Amino acid sequence: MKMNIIIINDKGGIQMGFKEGFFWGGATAANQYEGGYLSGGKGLAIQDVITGGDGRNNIPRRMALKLADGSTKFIDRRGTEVPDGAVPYVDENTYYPSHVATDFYHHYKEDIALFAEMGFKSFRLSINWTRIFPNGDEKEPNEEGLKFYDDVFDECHKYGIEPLVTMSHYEPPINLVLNYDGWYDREVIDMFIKYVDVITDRYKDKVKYWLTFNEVDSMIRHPYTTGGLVRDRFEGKNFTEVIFQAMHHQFVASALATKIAHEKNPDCKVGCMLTKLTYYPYTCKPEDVLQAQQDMRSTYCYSDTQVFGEYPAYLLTKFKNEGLNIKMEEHDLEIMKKYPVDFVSFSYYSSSCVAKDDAGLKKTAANTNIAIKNPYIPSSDWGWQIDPIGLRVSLVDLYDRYRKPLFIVENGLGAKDELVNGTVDDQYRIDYFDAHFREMYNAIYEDGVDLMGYTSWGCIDLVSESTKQMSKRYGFIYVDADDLGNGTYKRYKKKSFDWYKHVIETNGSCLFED
Ligand code: BGP
Repeated sequence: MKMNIIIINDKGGIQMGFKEGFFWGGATAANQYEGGYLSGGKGLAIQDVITGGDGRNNIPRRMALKLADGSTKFIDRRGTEVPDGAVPYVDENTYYPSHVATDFYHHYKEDIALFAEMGFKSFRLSINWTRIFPNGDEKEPNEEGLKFYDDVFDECHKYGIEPLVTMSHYEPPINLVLNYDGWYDREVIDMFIKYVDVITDRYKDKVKYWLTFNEVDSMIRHPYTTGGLVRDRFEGKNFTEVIFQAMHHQFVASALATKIAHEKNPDCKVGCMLTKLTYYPYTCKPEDVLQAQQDMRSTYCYSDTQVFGEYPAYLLTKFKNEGLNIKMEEHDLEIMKKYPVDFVSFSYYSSSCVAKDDAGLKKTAANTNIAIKNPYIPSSDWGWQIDPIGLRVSLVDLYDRYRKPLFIVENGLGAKDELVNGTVDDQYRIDYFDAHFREMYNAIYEDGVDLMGYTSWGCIDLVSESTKQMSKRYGFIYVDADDLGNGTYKRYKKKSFDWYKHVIETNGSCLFED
């Protein structure tokens, strides 16, 4: 890895820009972007049975299932009550956002050409597990699925774009939820490892940067999406124990995936990926400070484990104090210790305030979270608090803690955009990025953080994970599709498109021009 160095320019000042080879780019995930939900032999993933909504819970997003007696039922999308014998069901009169999403499946050449026009150095995408193993437990992979990603990676390399690939971004096959117990089931490790073996072998010359599990810490907040865990299938068990057991399986799987990827290509780099929930104490009361520290640990415990290759003492203490009995096989801890990740990647959207006693305090939405409102910072249309300095705080915290290269693989502003005369005047998005990029710069040049790159979330409009809306838009590229999939799916450049292009071509130094 290259180190960040301060370069004195010929005018004797400090060079304003990011290090050479900085991975500027954009990020997506198959289930929110790809579409083609049954094309090319693909199977149903857990998101493919989740229905759409109009956002803000006006129409709840639900999961459609066919029950053992042949009747159909829509249940809570977090999968809290899936009866035995239920099978996934796709109702033809219902809208499922993942089915078409942004239709990258049919637009990949056009989209990658647009990314190249912006000058992307890196493009983050996930491989949809169900394209390779439609049900997760087949003996042989699906060649058509493998071929699709071959074409996508070739297209990226045509323009010198380095793919950054997430192995699992909320896309386990639904079969693993209904006929196994999701990630609680130890057998799922073997199925995942088989999938990893296939993809890291097939793409060893095309993919150099891998992420194992997207927002690995999120299982505690949404066990269905991240772990394929359905609460009522664990009746009589402590569900927190179930979650940490499933987490243990993901830790072992992540370490084995790192091992395999390195064996296939010794030059490749494998990262963990966490939700950077940056907590501030709401007041300077020691109780609030302690609360913030404890809440921080509740996300750090995952990256601590993946970076240091062992469970931190505070997590083992939690297991002991809460009587959580996590079953580990003989070599699990050895495997985790032997194959830690090479770099640390994370998503960052906002910071959150916390207090020991939050009764009566105003709350707001955060990424998969509810936070106390911070009176000093603004919020997005969806209530997520906008805090560029929080990004610097996050970078410094992570680098001080791990001393591993960092990669910001998600950040951005979900906003309501208006297409007028074939473009969107999204100055608000430019302002958001501008402020965040300056703080990245400060973290590199003032705090010595080793930052590898930055891929903005949803560089082209895609389906929101939390609300399933298309109208929560993050992209530099507008896609003409609404929350129910109506539209031409035509792509339009927003104002931010040219702005980001200029940032990349000047490697960030334009941010400092008058
Ligand atoms: C992260 C997920 C992404 C993405 C992003 C934005 O938690 O990794 O999949 O969706 O958040 O969230 P949303 O789509 O809910 O606005």
